[in-house]
Amino acid sequence: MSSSLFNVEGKIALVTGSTHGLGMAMARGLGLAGATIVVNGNSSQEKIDIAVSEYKKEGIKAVGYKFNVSDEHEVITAVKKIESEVGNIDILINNAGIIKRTPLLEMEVADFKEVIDIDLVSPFIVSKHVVKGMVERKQGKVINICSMMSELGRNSVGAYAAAKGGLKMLTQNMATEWAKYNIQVNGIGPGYFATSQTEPIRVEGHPFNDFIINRTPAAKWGDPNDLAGAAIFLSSKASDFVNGHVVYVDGGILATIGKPSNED
Ligand code: GCO
Repeated sequence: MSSSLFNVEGKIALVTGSTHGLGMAMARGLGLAGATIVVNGNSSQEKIDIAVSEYKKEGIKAVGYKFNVSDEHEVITAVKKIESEVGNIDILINNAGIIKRTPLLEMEVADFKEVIDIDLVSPFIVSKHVVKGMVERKQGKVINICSMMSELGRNSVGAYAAAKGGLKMLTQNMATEWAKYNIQVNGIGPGYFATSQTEPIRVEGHPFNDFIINRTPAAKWGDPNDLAGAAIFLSSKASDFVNGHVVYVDGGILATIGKPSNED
């Protein structure tokens, strides 16, 4: 019984922004569990091809599609192409995102809007066009990649926090509107992970690096592979009655007010 609960064998998962980082780690987890991965990126076809070959080296069934998640026309075209060339999308992980670390008073409006556009509006665009098929089939899984900033503010990431806070509420609203079609919409909220996105604030001796080690009860940066379990759970039968929740994979950050730096 338990083996079928978490079974994603043969499922098709579109993971936006899955050529690297957390998106790749979650997609890899699903792929190693038997799902076919539709790899997405928007930087270059070469990056997508390299990523697809990395998935395939581990025996994962993977196909790459380059499209801009913030361009509705590109999304409509890509979803049609994927559904005709690969098959119906069973699992959608809205992972693609950007961050701009600038204090609000110094941030250009255009930069603020770009972060909202990619981190909040794009999950709406992609979900809107993928979920249409899920509604017809009366089943599907949508996972929005939220953040600690869905719950907490932090200096210099105001636009990102606004987007990720909004994404948490969008997750709840998607769950509200689509649960009746047997579509479960939830979120994953990563804590602080060792990726290229956090590299600038993770270097040895950087004050933020020391802060995070102290602020995280697990006293370390997360390994992206630690997200695979939550991705499999929210993509499988095991979560068929879970709707609108964000599973935080954060080493305990949200569980605590923190501790003085000189305390063990
Ligand atoms: C930052 C970090 C965070 C993390 C993650 C936390 O600058 O604070 O980049 O945004 O990447 O989103 O959940």
